[in-house]
Amino acid sequence: SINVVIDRKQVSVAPGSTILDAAQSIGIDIPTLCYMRLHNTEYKCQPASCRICVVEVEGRRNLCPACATPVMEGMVIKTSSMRVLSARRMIVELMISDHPNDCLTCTKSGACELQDLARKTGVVDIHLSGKSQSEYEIRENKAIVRDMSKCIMCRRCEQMCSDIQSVHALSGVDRGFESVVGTAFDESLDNTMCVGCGQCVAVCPVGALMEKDDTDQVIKALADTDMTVVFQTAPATRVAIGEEFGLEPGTDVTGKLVTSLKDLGADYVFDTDFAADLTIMEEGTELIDRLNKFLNGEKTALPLLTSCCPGWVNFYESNYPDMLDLPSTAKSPQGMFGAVAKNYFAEKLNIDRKKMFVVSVMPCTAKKIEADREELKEDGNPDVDVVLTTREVARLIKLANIDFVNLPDGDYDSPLGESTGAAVIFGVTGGVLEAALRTVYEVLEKKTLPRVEFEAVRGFDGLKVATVTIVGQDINVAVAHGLSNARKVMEEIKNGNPRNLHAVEVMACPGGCIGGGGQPYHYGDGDILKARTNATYQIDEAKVIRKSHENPAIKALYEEYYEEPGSEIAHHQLHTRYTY
Ligand code: HC1
Ligand code: SF4
Repeated sequence: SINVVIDRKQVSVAPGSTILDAAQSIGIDIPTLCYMRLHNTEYKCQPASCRICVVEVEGRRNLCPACATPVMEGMVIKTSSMRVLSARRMIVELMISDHPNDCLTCTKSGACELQDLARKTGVVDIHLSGKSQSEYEIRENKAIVRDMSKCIMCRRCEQMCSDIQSVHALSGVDRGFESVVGTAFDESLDNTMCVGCGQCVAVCPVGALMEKDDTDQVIKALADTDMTVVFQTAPATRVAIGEEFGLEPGTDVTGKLVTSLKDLGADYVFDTDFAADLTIMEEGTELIDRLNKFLNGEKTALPLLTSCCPGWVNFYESNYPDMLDLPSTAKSPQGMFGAVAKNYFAEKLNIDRKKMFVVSVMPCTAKKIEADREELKEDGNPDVDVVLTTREVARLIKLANIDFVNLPDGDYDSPLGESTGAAVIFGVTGGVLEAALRTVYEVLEKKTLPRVEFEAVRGFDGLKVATVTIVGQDINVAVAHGLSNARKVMEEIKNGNPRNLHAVEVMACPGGCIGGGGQPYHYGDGDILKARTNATYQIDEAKVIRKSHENPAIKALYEEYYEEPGSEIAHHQLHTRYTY
């Protein structure tokens, strides 16, 4: 190992470590901006372009960026000398001189790393004069707002979009004061290969990339006494939203979330998890049909691809238009919930669907795009009216002055609030496939699963492959999260499916929905993602019913309304189609 001294403290680290690694290992905080270490992996974004992490190394003439300078035996390092502070203040001043001063109205205020740095370095005045503040128009689509005048060129978004997602929608454009990370020809993201996953938003340190804030529409609907407002909450939101109120990552706040939505004025608070069970019934039936055909030697589309993640749907529609027979035609749980609410439930309440306002609470920015798909509307009226990300819901709760942490636990309303353990694990990578296997196994084998956990599809490996034996047949499955991993498996399938895969789950975001682009900021911190994952599996374990086909509310819904999975009415309301 290599021995160095940092701020008078001795530390030994492995060869190849940077000064930043060494400092972090003994709890010394060196500020960073462009640097990002993702999900506790070896993957690092370290363009060393922002220079905010500069430190003083004894014997060297220039200050060195801690994130990109390897340690050498005997180095003596000062991380906070006045020379260092002075350099950092100059850098912050330069950044602010080319940054709008609209902190008062910026949605990122309070979570902005530049604002934080200005405070940490004590910058209170901008002495620079001359040309400043590049002019860029604010561009937005259904999911994401880009205010490039706020871009500080850290390039973290570009790394996420290119290296992790393999989408390449963002790159450095222009020069000098005008230089930003943007789209080619400054096009709207809608005119790029962007899938709306929001992973760029999740790592933007400032307010240059933000989710489109739709809280205003929800406030108006809640204030309208003529409107029946129905909420649904996605699996992954309940183990993350507590972080916005200072709770530890991985705190399960399901009950508080329900109560807070009721206190906001919701008429009904239901659960996307209910619809996740419904998805398993429809998608599982489709998988069983395809497997049966395969076992009978008939021609069929394999592997079946899961289709609940809208970032992934956008990705295969634009990258693999010749393979659109593979994805399941089942709508996502969000989509199914909207259809059940605006058809079955509105009929039950005897109200016009236009008088019902469905709000989704989602960890995801791409869900905003999904809800706007024509296939998820009837005569122009959407099944889901507004999608709020976890962060937006937290904002709304704060606006309403609700003391979230001290709320009593509420219960979901009935009947669209009942769910099983299989549904909640939709929120983590591997969960959709595990939930499907629990049902497909029991239906095909006609016997009880000895153990409901499928460990082989759990964990953070980018691509997980497993074989499960059902009715004496080897069923090969794969799970990918992060779209660069999805691309690998899709290229394999395109080239003849050498692993003979029968089912593939993809979630666009690393970790699955718990790491979604609309979740409380985690900046790639793998410990936070793990805590949310563990909490999700704990909710599953604590459930009495852990298989979708055993959900009594789902059984009742089929008896009363949808007849059986794959029926004509189920097809009409619960399935969709894909287009290029
Ligand atoms: Fe997801 Fe899904 S799991 S896609 O990650 O299939 O967004 O949480 O709600 O629809 O259920 C997201 C999460 C979510 C859907 C479900
Ligand atoms: Fe890239 Fe996803 Fe951001 Fe689109 S939303 S620009 S795909 S990271």
